[in-house]
Amino acid sequence: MTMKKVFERPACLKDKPFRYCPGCSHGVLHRIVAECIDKLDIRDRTIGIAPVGCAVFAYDYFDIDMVEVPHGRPPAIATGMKRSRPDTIVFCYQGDGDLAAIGTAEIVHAAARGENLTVIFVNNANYGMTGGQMAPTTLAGQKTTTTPAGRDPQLAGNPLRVSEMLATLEGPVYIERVSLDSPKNVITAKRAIMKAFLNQVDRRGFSFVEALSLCPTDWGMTSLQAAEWVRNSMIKHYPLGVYKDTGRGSGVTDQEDKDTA
Ligand SMILES: Cc1ncc(C[n+]2csc(CCOP(=O)(O)OP(=O)(O)O)c2C)c(N)n1
Ligand code: SF4
Repeated sequence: MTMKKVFERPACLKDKPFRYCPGCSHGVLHRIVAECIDKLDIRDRTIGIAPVGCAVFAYDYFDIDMVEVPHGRPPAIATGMKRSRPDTIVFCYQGDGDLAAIGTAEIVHAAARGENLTVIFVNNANYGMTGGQMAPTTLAGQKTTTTPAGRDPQLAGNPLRVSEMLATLEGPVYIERVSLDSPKNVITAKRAIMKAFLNQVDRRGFSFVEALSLCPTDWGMTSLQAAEWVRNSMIKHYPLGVYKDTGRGSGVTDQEDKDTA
């Protein structure tokens, strides 16, 4: 009997095991990003920017051109790369420490300028790599290693809602918040990431997908408890949905552009 292959590794992921903790969302997110790049057939002209954070080794997993940049700076570096080589597809993959703390200025200004980029924002409500410290996205009352009694907004401020904040700017064309807590939500997340890449291929401008992500290790939970916590606590503060969508542009792709040139 011949066996039919029904599930395989995306071509643009290397044949390497992820070194993420069990139940971590980074692996799932890498996979759906890779599937979108394969599907759009843009692998040979895509450049990914690996963050400083647990996904620092993203360049070791994606079989595409990747660069590693200083903490928080992906949107600035991406701007330079994309402007000098507009035919490339550039995506930033950033955690909440990277994007919403040290890199707040870079993301706000890249969005305000409407750079033709795809940004994937991994919101796991803490600094994962360095041991679970409070991030700007940590919920009020959430215990972290730097807020052992729970985040006190009087003392440590209120959590930033980055998607809502960026949606007030004129620059972005598409902003959506998704969650990686369930298979159904992962499918929705993939659709959003696909759209964020397609917008760039169509030269439409700045697209941003925030993914609520599980960090069971630093939350001190099992994977199932972590998924429950995303559903019962994170989504309440960070509602899922489309925050901005200016609709499709011309629909002219780079290739069609070249064909008609
Ligand atoms: C300029 C600079 N400041 C601080 C650090 C230390 N550092 C490394 S990773 C990190 C936070 C990572 O958290 P996040 O971006 O949320 O990603 P995660 O690990 O949760 O995926 C920090 C503060 C650094 N590497 N470089
Ligand atoms: S510490 Fe958290 S974000 Fe980092 S690999 Fe482990 S589960 Fe994932």
